[in-house]
Amino acid sequence: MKITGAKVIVTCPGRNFVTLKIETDQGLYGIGDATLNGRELSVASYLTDHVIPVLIGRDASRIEDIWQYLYRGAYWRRGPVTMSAIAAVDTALWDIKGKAAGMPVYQLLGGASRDGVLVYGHANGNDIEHTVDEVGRYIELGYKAIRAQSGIPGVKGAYGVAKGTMYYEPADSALPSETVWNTSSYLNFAPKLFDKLREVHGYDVELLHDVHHRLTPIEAGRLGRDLEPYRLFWMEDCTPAENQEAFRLVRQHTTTPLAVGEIFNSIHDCRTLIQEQLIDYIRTTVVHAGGITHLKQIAALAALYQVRTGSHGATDLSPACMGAALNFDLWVPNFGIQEYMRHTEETDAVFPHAYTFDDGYLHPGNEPGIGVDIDEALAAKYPYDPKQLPVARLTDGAMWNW
Ligand code: CS2
Ligand code: MG
Repeated sequence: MKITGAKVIVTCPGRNFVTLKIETDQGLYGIGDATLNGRELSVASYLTDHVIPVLIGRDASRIEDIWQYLYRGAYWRRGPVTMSAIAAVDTALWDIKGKAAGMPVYQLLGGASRDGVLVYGHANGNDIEHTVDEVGRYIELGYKAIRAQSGIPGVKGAYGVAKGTMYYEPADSALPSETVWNTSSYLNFAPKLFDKLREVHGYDVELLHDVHHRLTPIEAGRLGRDLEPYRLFWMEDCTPAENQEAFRLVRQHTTTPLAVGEIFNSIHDCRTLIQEQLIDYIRTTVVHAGGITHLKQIAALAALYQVRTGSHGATDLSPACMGAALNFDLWVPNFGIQEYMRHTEETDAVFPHAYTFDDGYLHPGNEPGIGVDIDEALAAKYPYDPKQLPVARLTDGAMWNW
C-alpha cells in the first residue's frame, strides 16, 4: 500500500487544530493530530516542508520503519515540534492499518484490557464555593474522577479557571496575556479548597489537582503533605520536570500521588522519573510524544516500575488525538486514567467520531482505525486564528512558570 499524498489541514472551530491526512493508492486514508497549542504553524510547516515530501511513495504499512526514518533522519532529534509531527504521521498510519484490517486500533495493539476508559473532567470556579458546586455538577454528569481548580483570593488569573461558563481555553489572545502568580497565597489556599470539597462531596469521588509547574520542589513537598488528608488521586505538574531528579525531594516529603508529563515528548524526558519511581502516573500523549508507537514504549517502561498512564486530554488536543488515545487506553495494561476536557460542538462537528461517554467512562467505539474523521469542507470554514498561551509573572514582576 503506497502513500500517494498527504496534506496538513489547519482549522479553528473555536480553537486552532492541525491535522495530517495521509492518502494511499488503495483509496484508504488516515488522519493524525498535529496540534501544538500556541505553536501550531511550526508543526504545520515541519510536516508540509520537511516530512510530506519524504512520505510520498513509501509503504504505508511500514509504521515502525517510517517512525525510525523520521526520528533518526531528523538528526536534530526530539522536541515538541518534531515529535508532534512524527506523532501525526504515526497516528495516521495506525488509522490506515486499522481501516485496512477492518479493526479498531485497540484490536491491533492486543485487544481490550478493560471494558471502558476511566476519565476525569475539569471542574473549576472563581472561588471555593463555586468550585465545590462545579464538582457537584460533574458528579451529577456521572464523572467518577474530577479535577478541581479554583480562583485564589488576591491572585489575578489563577491557572485553570474558565472565563464564564465556557470550556477552559488557556490560549486566549494573539500575544501572550500576562497573569500574576503568588505561591504563598496558593499554598495557604489549596488545602482549604480540598478540605471543603471532601466535607461536601465525601471521599467516594476521585479528586485531582494541577499545580501547573508553579512550585519549587520543597514547596511541592509541603503542598503534597498538606493535601494528604484529602486523598487526591494525583497532584499534577507540581514542579518543573526538566530536572527529573528534583522529584526525589518531593517524593521524600509526601505520599500524595504525583503525575507529570503532558509537556514531555520522548521516553528520555521521563526515564529517571519512572526508573526511580518518582512519579505514579505518566501524562505523555499520542499527539506530543511521537504517536502510538512511542507511547507504547513509554508505557512498557512505566509498567516495569508500577507507573500507570494518565494521558493529557485538554481541549487543545483534537478529537483525532482523543480517538487514538482511547484506543491506546483500552489496550494498555498499566492504564491509570484519561483526561477528558470536552470539545465545543463546532469542534465535534469538524471531527466526527465514534467515541462515547457513559457514566464516567469513555469508549473508542469499534470503527476501523482510530474512529475519528475530519470534515474538510467544514474545517475550511474556520480559518486559523493566531493565539498564544499566557505567561505568568510573580508579584515582583519576575517571569515565572505559567
Ligand atoms: C493542563 C492543560 O489539562 C491540563 O492538565 O495542563 O490544560 C494545559 O494548560 C494546556 O494543554 C496547555 O495548552
Ligand atoms: Mg496539566
